[in-house]
Amino acid sequence: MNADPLRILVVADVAERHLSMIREAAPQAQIEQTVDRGRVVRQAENADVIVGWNVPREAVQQAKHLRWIHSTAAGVDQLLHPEVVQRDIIVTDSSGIHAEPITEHVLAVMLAFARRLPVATRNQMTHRWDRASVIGEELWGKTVGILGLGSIGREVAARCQAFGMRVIGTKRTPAAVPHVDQVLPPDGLDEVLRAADYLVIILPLTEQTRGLIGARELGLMKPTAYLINVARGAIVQEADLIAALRPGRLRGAGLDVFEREPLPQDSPLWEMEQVILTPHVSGAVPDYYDRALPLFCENLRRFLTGAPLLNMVDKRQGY
Ligand code: OXD
Repeated sequence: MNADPLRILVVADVAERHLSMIREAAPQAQIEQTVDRGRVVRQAENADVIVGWNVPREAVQQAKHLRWIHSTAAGVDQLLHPEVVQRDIIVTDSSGIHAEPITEHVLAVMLAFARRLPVATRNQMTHRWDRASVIGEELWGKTVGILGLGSIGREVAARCQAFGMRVIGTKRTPAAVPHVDQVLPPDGLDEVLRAADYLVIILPLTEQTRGLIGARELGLMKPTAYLINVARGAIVQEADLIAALRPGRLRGAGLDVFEREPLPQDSPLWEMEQVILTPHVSGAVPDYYDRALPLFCENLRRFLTGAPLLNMVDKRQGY
């Protein structure tokens, strides 16, 4: 390690107390913070470490001294630029802090569909007392198919089992997973698609998962099934999903992520009554950085003493 102070660039909207936490972990470090894209690119030039959700490619190209990027998100696809993969830059992520909010979001969407809450809300707005349109179903006895049984998928599995659901799912390295009745390898996807009443996508976006769910896969799903995506929009071929929702081929979709974000104003998804749409918030909570920064600070202490870092990303695998 050279004698110059470590230069840390924080590209997230953190509060002063979070910067104090970083100062406490690395008292000698020079810390700068900005979320302005132009300044991120300029200030990256001197940075040894960048911490934040998204790091623009131009910033990495400028950052000749960069040794480590810590993502405050769980997914890292938005910062795994070719330069990051090729150069000797360590990447760590924040997996593990999202399981509770994302699980509750998934359950909220499943229950809203099952109990017809979007219909009830529309009826309420027009003072319409219409029991028939709002009589719902139970999650009990239904099958949830979870694509991706990492820390979030396992939490979703536990809560779905508590609701009396049958839980199946895919995992890259299949092995028994608590609360999952059947774990399949990734090539068991078709089996999960055919069986699921609720398909929940919690995969990282990688070369293998980009566009994974297209017309063929949607065609295998039950017409009564719902698709819920809280991972990355590009895992689902959005035009195929829109087509599948239009003629009532698929019953509904709960979408927190989209191919393009913000979702373009002219997307048909905005108008679809069978869609519950949220703006990429399933993992967000008001105290987000109170959860994310301690992990970065723990890694910063380790980085300064040469100890192994937590949550290392395999840059070639993409997560
Ligand atoms: C994440 C997200 O990857 O919120 O953490 O999308």
